[in-house]
Amino acid sequence: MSNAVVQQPPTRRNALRPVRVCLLGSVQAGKTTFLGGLGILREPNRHTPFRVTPLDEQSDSYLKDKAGQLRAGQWPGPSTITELIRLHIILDHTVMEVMVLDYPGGNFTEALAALRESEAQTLRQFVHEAEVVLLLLDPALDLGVDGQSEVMARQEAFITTLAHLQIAYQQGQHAGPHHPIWLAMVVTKCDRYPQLAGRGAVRRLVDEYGGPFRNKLAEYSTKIAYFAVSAVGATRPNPADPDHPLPASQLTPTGYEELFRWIIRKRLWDRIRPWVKRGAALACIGAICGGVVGSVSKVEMAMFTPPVQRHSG
Ligand SMILES: Nc1nc2c(ncn2[C@@H]2O[C@H](COP(=O)(O)OP(=O)(O)OP(=O)(O)O)[C@@H](O)[C@H]2O)c(=O)[nH]1
Ligand SMILES: [Mg+2]
Repeated sequence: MSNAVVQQPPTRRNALRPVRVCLLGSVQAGKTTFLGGLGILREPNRHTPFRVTPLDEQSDSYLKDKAGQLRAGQWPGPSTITELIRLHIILDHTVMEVMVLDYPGGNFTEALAALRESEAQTLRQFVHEAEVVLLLLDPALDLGVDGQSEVMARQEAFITTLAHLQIAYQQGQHAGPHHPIWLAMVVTKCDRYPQLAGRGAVRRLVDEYGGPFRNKLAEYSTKIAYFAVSAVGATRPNPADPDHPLPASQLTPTGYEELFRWIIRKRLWDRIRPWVKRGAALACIGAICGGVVGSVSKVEMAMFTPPVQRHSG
């Protein structure tokens, strides 16, 4: 067994079960490279607050392989087999369990069917319990920023996938009220798009290019958040193919920390939400009672207070 595959000792708040994060994306959306970027961030010489731990041998070699390719200045290349990657990500003492189905072409549902039944069952169960779904979106292919024509078909595939997953929850043996999912629209390859810099830029891009798509996604989620990531941070020219630059020699994956911090805030919010609701309910009751008492006392006051004399002039 590789040294990298270690069971984490319990951290301060590890007694809680990890936040379950599911990652989806169409062909070429940048799924594999996104994970390669995580592999880069876990390198010991990086000033990052992340601890990324593969949960099995396969995930470990996957991560090393993809990070190694990026470090060698190459893209990982299209995925040719369906693989289930399982990671623990620890940030700010919070453990997140990330399960990703990395699949070649086709759609998520087909990829699910390509898995061994036990793996498919694991993934279905995981997706059922996932609190966070990250949708990786290529700005051009999925949002049409460069006027791509396949956009509609890809957006349709996303909606269909989410619908299938939701039907699967309801028909599965784990049927029951489903907890709210938080959905993040994660725009990849942001190093190529200067318009994605700055706060609120992704949301504006989605408003401009994918408003109706976002509104459809909103039917599956109580909350949608927007992020931009780049697995490499920058690229270098590719003399052999000028339209497809290669990963820069200095890799600086960007946007990951913000994304994973949002997930942590989500966990925190889920924990305090019941108390906030209870507090709000009590405050309402208090306000109503206070209002009734207040109006009674105003009436009583009016009865005992002599009328104010009007002074004119
Ligand atoms: N500039 C830039 N290009 C990227 C980045 N991530 C991915 N790409 C480009 O997008 C291509 C596809 O990325 P992949 O990670 O292979 O996408 P995928 O979703 O795994 O694709 P399939 O395995 O084919 O479904 C890469 O070959 C790169 O050309 C990034 O962060 N920056
Ligand atoms: Mg891939």
